[in-house]
Amino acid sequence: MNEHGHTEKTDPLKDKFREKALALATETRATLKEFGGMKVDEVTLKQVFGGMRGVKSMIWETSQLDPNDGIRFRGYSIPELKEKLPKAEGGNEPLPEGLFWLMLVGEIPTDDEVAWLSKQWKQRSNVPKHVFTVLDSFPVTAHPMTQLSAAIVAMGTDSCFSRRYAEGMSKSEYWDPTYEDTMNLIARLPRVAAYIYRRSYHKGEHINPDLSLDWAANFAHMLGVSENPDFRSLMRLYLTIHADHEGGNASAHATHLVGSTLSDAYFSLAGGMNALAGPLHGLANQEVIKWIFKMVDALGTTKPTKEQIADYVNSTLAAGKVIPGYGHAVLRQPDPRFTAQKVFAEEYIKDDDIVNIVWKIFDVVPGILGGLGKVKNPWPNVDSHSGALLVHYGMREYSFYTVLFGVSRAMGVLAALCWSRALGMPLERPKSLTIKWVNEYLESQKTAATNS
Ligand code: HAX
Repeated sequence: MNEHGHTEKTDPLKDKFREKALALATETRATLKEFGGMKVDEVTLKQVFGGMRGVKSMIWETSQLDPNDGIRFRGYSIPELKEKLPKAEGGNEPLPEGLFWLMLVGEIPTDDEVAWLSKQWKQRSNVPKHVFTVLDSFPVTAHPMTQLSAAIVAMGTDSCFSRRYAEGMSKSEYWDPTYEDTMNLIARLPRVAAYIYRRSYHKGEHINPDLSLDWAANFAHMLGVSENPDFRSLMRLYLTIHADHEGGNASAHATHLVGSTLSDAYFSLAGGMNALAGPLHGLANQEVIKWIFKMVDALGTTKPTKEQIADYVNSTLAAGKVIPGYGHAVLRQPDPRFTAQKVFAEEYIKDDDIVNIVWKIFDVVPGILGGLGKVKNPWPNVDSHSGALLVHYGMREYSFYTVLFGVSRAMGVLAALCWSRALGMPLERPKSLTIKWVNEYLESQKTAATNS
């Protein structure tokens, strides 16, 4: 075993990353030297007060979001990824390992490269004992995201970056231990997440990993939710499509912000997970199914009509609440991640009451939200569909859903952290204003306009 906790000396992914990162870092320095003063955006007062919507202010290499076309990972849409990324033998869904490779180095990997990465993550998957002790100290009723965040920080005792920094490493080397931490963290997260699931909902009856399986299938196996092989296929798709959504979303941005202080990958990812745990972001996936279960209870049927659903939606809005799973800060069309899950259900599930409700909600909600006149995107986002698929395979414990999202999201935000280190991204530090400053500025602009 080497100093990074894995056994192989050669690492083709790291070699590829080093080569690409050095080239892009050189190119970026030259671009900034020549064009550093060029304007790419202007900021309005509405954006200053409005959560910085749309302000172009960070670099994120792993994916980019278009309001209408949705997410593209290194230029590839989700349908393209489903076609091009390597699959498990006999499976139809992409392997998340392939997406991680693509996000990190910008190339669709071969089957052999994905097999290598799967093996790497198995070799690195051993979770330090004290992490389980930390988890066991929580009441089983603690929210799974609370447990996940704590476990990630606890795993940081193994941080290669922190150790190398303390020893005194050159800035040019920062990306290297960040890559090692990234690989170790992603390798270990499924075990940690499955441990949280089993201790919270299955009396602590844990299931040992099966190292013959790929990363997602092994996770599905350790969760112990279903023997149906389609659940493994769902996990492969689920963990692929939730991985990244460019850099400005709260979990990605939080990871980047924390990482910009040279906190290690563990602190950075925990920051991202803490952001994911909010109901306007990743927690929306549990809120959706909770809301659907309440609707079924209130209406007394698992086969509500569209009219009944519309009434329920209107009562939710009248109570001053949002419709979970609908709306987005950037998207202005149905989320392709919603569509990918719908396609999965059409292919694998076909007829299921909760899935049918999700589809009826899709027929009803955009019209109602659009009619309010203030909602910029009345369409479903990723979280509106995922719960129904999980319930179908027997995972009804919706408080756990955001952990699944988090395990996937780790791949995108950590691949991006490797790039931030390789490109020497500085401490993030935007300028804040007081409302007094804003009022004085507006006054001075008015005076200048009157005098001109
Ligand atoms: N139901 C009811 N009202 C909604 C709404 C929804 N689903 N989506 C937006 N609105 C309201 C907003 O609350 C806001 O109302 P006020 O002016 O009264 O405050 C108004 O419409 C304008 O909001 P917006 O500009 O369209 O949306 P934002 O960019 O401010 O917010 C959100 C985007 C995703 C937070 C928002 O659409 C929302 O709250 N959706 C429901 C929660 C949800 O599904 N979150 C998950 C989003 C995807 C994600 O991150 N997944 O992890």
